[in-house]
Amino acid sequence: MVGDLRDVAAKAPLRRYETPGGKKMSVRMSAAGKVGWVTDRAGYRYDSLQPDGEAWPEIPIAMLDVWSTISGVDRAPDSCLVNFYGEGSKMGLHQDRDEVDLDWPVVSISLGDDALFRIGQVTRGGPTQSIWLNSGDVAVLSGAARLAYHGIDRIRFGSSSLLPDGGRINVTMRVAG
Ligand code: MD3
Ligand code: FE
Repeated sequence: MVGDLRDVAAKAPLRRYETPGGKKMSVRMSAAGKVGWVTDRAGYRYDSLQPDGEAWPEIPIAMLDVWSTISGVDRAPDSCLVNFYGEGSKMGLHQDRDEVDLDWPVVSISLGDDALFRIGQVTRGGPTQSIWLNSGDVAVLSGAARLAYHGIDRIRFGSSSLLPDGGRINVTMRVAG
């Protein structure tokens, strides 16, 4: 899978996006599939083109196989987001709601360094629970969890030897619309 993701990153470079509020995200992001997730001053969205005007590469078969095995739904994802966390990267609590139909599950694969994942409620500000995600962990976010607030508080940089230079990759597959 790491080799597949290097191929994806060769065609769709990992980029540090700017949020609509003008803050550079610490996570570097790429994507594969019909559409990819992007953000800039104009807003968060799925786009059929990369910021440089190129199409996104295809979703690697190994990722699609995980989706087919575990998602519980009988259609393919149309987007595969690739998030890279270097030393000090984190992702604030947010909901995933840029997809057109929010009933489809999201499947996540963690690779590389351990990450402290936090998940709360469907509304902002409620109680949260934290769990360490380790390399090889796969999660299906469906049902009530699909719209729960979630984020990554920190990674344990260098905890895994999977990526020679350290860091964490999270792959999420989605039906974006
Ligand atoms: C819970 N990624 O890409 S993966 C994201 O580790 C994102 O990079 C985190 O949040 C990461 O949007 C968390 C687990 C995950 C993914 C999607 C979810 C949890 C989710 C969607 C809804 C609820
Ligand atoms: Fe998310």
